[in-house]
Amino acid sequence: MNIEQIRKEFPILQQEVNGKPLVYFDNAASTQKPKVVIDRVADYYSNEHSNIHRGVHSLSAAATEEYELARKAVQAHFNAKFDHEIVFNKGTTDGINLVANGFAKSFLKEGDEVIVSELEHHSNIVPWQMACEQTGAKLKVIPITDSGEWIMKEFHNLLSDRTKIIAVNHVSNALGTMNPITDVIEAAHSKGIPVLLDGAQAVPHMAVDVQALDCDFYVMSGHKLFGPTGVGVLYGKEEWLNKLPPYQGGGDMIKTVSFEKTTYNELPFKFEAGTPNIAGVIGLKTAIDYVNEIGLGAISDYEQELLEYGTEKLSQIEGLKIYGTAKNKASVISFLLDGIHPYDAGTILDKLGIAVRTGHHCTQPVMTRFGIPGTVRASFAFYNTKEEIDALYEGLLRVKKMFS
Ligand code: C6P
Repeated sequence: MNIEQIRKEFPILQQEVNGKPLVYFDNAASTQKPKVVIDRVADYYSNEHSNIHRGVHSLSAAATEEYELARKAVQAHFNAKFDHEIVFNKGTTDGINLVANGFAKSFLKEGDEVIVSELEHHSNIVPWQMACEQTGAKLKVIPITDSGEWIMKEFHNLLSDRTKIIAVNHVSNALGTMNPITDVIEAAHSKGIPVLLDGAQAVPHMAVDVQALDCDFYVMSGHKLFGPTGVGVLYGKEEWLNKLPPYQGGGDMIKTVSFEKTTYNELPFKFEAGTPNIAGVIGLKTAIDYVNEIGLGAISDYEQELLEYGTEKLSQIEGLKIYGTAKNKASVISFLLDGIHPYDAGTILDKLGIAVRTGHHCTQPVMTRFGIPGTVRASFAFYNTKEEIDALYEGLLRVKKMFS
């Protein structure tokens, strides 16, 4: 990979922040956009915009075609069996809410159980808590070890005839742990239990094949995959999407409407009520094409190199403790400097042009598990460099000095 060339393709990376070259290490929160994606969205609005699935006129037909081509591109990217198993939505949070809502309406009842893990983002906890509140079902939690890995023995103990769905993340946003999802899916399916995977933090770092995984649902956000904000994907196996009730009512999701009875549209339109984020979907296709041109294999190898280098470098700093030391990790380093609040460290790093995320990362149970208020999190993408990691290292030495 020619990182120097790749960096030139991201306009935002050329800028200075606080008089220093931007070092963008907040990729787990949202990734930056290559110019091809920005241009594609601008071009769509400049030349192709119209509403979709509605008009007989040429612009509407062309926009519809581009939108549906994007669905086929997403289907191919995740190797889904059918393009109607791809539902476009606002993102990971939206996708989980759709499934949790459908389960609350159609499948959960008092005494049933939903399994999540201690590593989950709030997006994969709260919708299930709400579903449990509505139905009397119970939330069960897979605990984690000190290294930030699921305790699989406990997971197996939690599985029972009462379990109606397991909803877990593929990769942890707070600690970077790559979770043993194939073991979970295998054990779940041996008891006929469906599995939802939160892929928000997996899709930027690795190729995902939903048929090989055999997961029942997979959710992701476009903005973490170098695409636009406000667009995401819910993959669901055809049989499950057919069984789930519609999430929202409105235009496009219906076949016929009368005051006596409304009939719903077929998949995937049953779950796409209202005018969707057409530009976002089209921009997401361009982002996927862009990433595939570089190759997720090459991206993964390079990011692992950055992770190794960063882990070794930051570990040299006295008083720095890394949270999340799993054997299999994505390029995320969460840490604390002894006696220094993460917000203070983050604020000083920002003055040096270094963008990191500080706080609980929307995973308060993880912070509670470790008895800490939050962490400083540096998350790397393929456009980051070892020189930038050196800048972070120097920056942290500055932080330490200021607080000594
Ligand atoms: N995590 C982070 O800084 P949305 O907001 O819907 O695009 O994604 C929610 C979400 C769900 N699951 C995981 C594992 C996530 O990491 C996120 C988003 C960002 O870690 C913003 S809180």
